[in-house]
Amino acid sequence: MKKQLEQEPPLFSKAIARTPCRNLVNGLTTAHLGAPDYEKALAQHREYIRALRTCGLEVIVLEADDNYPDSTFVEDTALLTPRCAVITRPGAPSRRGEVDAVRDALREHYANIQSIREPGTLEAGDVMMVGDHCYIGLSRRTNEAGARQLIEILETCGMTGSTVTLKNVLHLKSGVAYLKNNNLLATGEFPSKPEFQRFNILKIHLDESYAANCVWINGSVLVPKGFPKASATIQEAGYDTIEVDVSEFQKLDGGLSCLSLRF
Ligand code: CIR
Repeated sequence: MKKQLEQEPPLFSKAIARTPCRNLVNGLTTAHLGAPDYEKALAQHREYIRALRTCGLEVIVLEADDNYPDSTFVEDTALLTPRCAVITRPGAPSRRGEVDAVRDALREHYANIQSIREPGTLEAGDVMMVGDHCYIGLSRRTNEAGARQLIEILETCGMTGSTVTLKNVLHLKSGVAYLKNNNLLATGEFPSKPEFQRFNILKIHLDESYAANCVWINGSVLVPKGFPKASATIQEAGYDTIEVDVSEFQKLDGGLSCLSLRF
């Protein structure tokens, strides 16, 4: 039985995405799923953009850049809050230069653009925003210095941040997604974390753990295709779901949220 959720006003009007480059096939990965098929990845990316538009977003699509195999995963390059934008300093050295094109694209949308600086590293896949608070995963990509800098920046914008330790996943949002209305999708090490007990936890089975990375957009939830138990859990919690096939990005540890910046 689908629950009746309170209607929240649309929070996002725009998104930034970046066309996958041919060099995508050389992207970083820990998955053992084989190399992505480039043409299929392009087609899936087009469908992903279509889904963002269905949710009412104007989508700004940045050009592909073969210098950066992972550059389609734009989420990691910036944290966009209603009050400021923060350009990250990716922990993966091969990804550092990705931020330049994103900073340029953000200039016309944000008056307040801050940056994470050396020795800090931070990838925004490690940052989950819940209202005015950001949970920051300390991971192989995000270090203490990066998290500390982000918390200081957030405080100058009237927001707060706190850190969460990770054990088994690439980024914090590989294992959790905030769906508004106090609902948190969580899998693996996250449902039992003390800092998340304030949420209504919608647990995702380990055999569908990839689907813990979903995206709430203006009342709908984008869900990766092929994870029926996760879809059912989200629908039962009262959300309309939109399935998107992102199998080629999964091969590079990329989830649905990584493919866009919403603001
Ligand atoms: C990487 O390892 O950096 C990319 N292949 C995947 C990044 C995924 N981003 C994310 O989860 N936010």
